[in-house]
Amino acid sequence: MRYDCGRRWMMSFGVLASITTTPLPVLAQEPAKAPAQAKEGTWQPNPQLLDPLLRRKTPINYRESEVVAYKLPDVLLCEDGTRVSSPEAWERKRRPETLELFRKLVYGRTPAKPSEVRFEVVERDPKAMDGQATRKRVRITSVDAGKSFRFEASLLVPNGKSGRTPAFLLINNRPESSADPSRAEKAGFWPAEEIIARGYATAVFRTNDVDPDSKDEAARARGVRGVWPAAGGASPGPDAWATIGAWAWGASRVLDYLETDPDVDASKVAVVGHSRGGKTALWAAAQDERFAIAVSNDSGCGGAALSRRNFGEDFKAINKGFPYWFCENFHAFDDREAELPVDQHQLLALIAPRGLYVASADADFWADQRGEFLSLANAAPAYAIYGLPGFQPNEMPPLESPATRGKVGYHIRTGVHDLTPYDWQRYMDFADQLWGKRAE
Ligand code: GTR
Repeated sequence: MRYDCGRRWMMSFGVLASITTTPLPVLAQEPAKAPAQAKEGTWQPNPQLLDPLLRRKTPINYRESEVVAYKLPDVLLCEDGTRVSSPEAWERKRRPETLELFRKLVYGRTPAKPSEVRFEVVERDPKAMDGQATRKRVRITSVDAGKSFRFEASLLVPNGKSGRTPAFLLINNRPESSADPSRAEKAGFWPAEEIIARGYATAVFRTNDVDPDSKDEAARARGVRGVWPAAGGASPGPDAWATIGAWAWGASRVLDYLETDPDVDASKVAVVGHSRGGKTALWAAAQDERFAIAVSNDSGCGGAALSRRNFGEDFKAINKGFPYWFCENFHAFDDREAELPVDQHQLLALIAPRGLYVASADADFWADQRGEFLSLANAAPAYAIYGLPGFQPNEMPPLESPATRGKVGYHIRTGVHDLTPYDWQRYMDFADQLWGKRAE
């Protein structure tokens, strides 16, 4: 994604002028003790949901009053002390530097695109969903350095449309029944009928098919990292890719297929993930600029949520529970979140100037709802570079009041850690806004 920065700056001068009159995300500049009481009209935790957690004996912090003062790394400040102020300098200097920190210290290094990726439509049903959609089951075979890896994805495209259709790609981290392409089982996790009814195509693949989500090393060896354990054929070091990186790689291979499908507009693909799948959606879109929108649903620690805010799941808990999700270097930061040179607002910043939607659930304190929103707000400087607006940290929307600012959106809904039809409808509203409502 390249811009003629001079022209772009001129075009966006009006928007920028209005942004820069109010100070940009304050947390990026000054240490801030999180307010015990946020501004009226913004989201507040429901005491009925929070109090039981506060009564629990746990090393995890759920008290806003005990969030330590923290200073976030500055999105635009380069390691050499200079600050970028144009899309060109962001893309040439600070963006790659930021990406490198996430590769080296958080998710590990993803191997380059395989030298060959082959696709085979192994099943095609033109009368899926009572004739509303065409379903394709696709075998994706990646070949590189004399080795190969194969997994499957499925695609549903609405029937009776002319031209190419924008698509939502779901990274399914749950059992097949949560996102069943045959539609024998229907679950709110992937309301495919609703997506088709709104005129979008939708694709899905299972994380387990790419890299088994298991503590058992032998099981994981059956995944893509068993074939290519590290980028460039090296033996795996502390920055070798880990499971989240492998899942993100899978999302990119599905996008490779979508680029070849005549029914899909591959320039308009939103990658959607819930929880561990949400962490993956963000990392996939950060690395692969072909994704036009990234959607993080309840992604929490190592996803959208700020790590320096010690609220909900922390590095120690996540690395203990899932020691194979992040690269080995990341484990050195257990209990040392503030020493990691990046925080998650910078992962979100890597998605600028593309579409980015973050969503939370009010019972999901483990994922730190406020931390997810503050991360989005603090990614604003990267959007501002492109003349695009963002959220201010004090603008967290109240329950079920979705809000957008230019290319970024946020909502918090009632309920537990899950991906629901309510969430999907908001993601489609957002895509309608960004891509222009599709004529039926
Ligand atoms: C939890 C994990 C979270 C989140 C979640 C999920 O157990 O601690 O980071 O990823 O699983 O994927 O549902």
